[in-house]
Formats: sequence, C-alpha cells, structure tokens
Amino acid sequence: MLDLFSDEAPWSEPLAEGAVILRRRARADAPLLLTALEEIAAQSPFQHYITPGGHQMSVAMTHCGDLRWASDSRGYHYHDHDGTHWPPMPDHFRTLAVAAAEQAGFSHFTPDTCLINRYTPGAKLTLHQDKDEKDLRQPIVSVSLGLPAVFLFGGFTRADATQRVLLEHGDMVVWGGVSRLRFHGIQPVKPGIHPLAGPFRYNLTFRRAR
Ligand code: MD6
Ligand code: FE
Repeated sequence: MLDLFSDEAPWSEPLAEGAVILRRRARADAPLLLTALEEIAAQSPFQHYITPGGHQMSVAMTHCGDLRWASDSRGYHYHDHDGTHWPPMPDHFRTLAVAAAEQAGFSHFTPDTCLINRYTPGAKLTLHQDKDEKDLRQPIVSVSLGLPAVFLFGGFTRADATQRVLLEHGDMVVWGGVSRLRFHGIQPVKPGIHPLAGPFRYNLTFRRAR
C-alpha cells in the first residue's frame, strides 16, 4: 500500500489533560528499535504471564532495564534482578523516551524499566490502570510499532466511557499528571503483515518503577 504519511513530520494530538499522542514521533527510530527488540528477546524471551485470576495473557512480554514487571498468582509486581541475566535499557531507548516526555511537558523523566509487549492477531489487553510504580508523578511513555491497534482510553473507574484511538507504527503516547491512573486497554489486533514488524504489533512502555 502507498503510504502517504511516511514523510510527514510528527504532530501531536491531546488525549486529555496530561496525556498526548505524538504521532509518528518514533518512526525514524523504528528500524533501530526493532533490531534492538530482537536482541533483547534473544536474551530474555517473550513470555505469556498468568494473571492473578489464572488466565494466560494473550500478549507476550519481555523487558529491559533495572526492574521487570511480572504477573502470577500473587498479583502484579515489579521485581529486581534475581541473579538471572536480563538486558539493560539501550541508551537510544532512554534518549527517545526522555525527549518525548519533555516534549509533552514532563521534564525530569528518569525511566528505569521498559516493558515490551508483543501482540499477534487477536491478542488484546483488557482495561487496566498502570499503578504498580512507586512514583506516580512520573509519566509513562509508550511507543507503538508494527501492526496498528485500537487503544481504549477511559476514565478513573473501569465502567467510565472510553475514547477509541488508533495507534499506528511509530506513534508515541505520553501519559501522566492528572491522567496517570486512567483506565486503558488494547482491542484485539487485526491480522496483517507490517513491512518492518511482520505479523506483530509491539508496544514499549517506559516507566519509573521505583
Ligand atoms: C499497548 N499500552 O499500547 C499497551 N499504559 O500495547 C499500555 O498499557 C500503556 O500505552 C500506559 C501508558 C501508555 C500505554
Ligand atoms: Fe498500561
């Protein structure tokens, strides 16, 4: 398909106070990000966690940085290095995340972990809050790569109405302040082949976890 937008400069779309989509912001970096993802996954393979409710997640996850996030029967939690090796956060990941946060009005973002989600067609993420981080004054910065997906952006209870926004290859979302605890999720990804990412959607979320 002819991509009419590939040469377009990034632009921003406010979602709510404290939350903004930086369209195409990571597009130029995408090939490098995808190569780095492969290297991270080679050291720390994608895995499907079990939720506290006993269901296997459709999204596969890996990480880089100082901490990792996990889910098991005890709940959701971050944990420190446990003796096993996992990859550090590449400098270019951190640089991109910090610059995007700055652009969205959050200076002094100091991410210490990057959670990496991989979606195959049909995979989804049900409405959730990102609330396991210690310092909720720091934002979350996300990068979407590969296949597009509909992002649901809600309010402060699970039952609140949601906005639906399509996140495409290279789009970033910066999210903090009064919006930090909004519910959000990803609708089932539709089948497709992305020229750089193949049959997958990837999402990186940078956080200050501790
Ligand atoms: C995803 N992202 O886009 C899932 N959380 O695959 C998230 O859950 C998320 O994009 C907090 C802030 C931004 C996000
Ligand atoms: Fe989230």
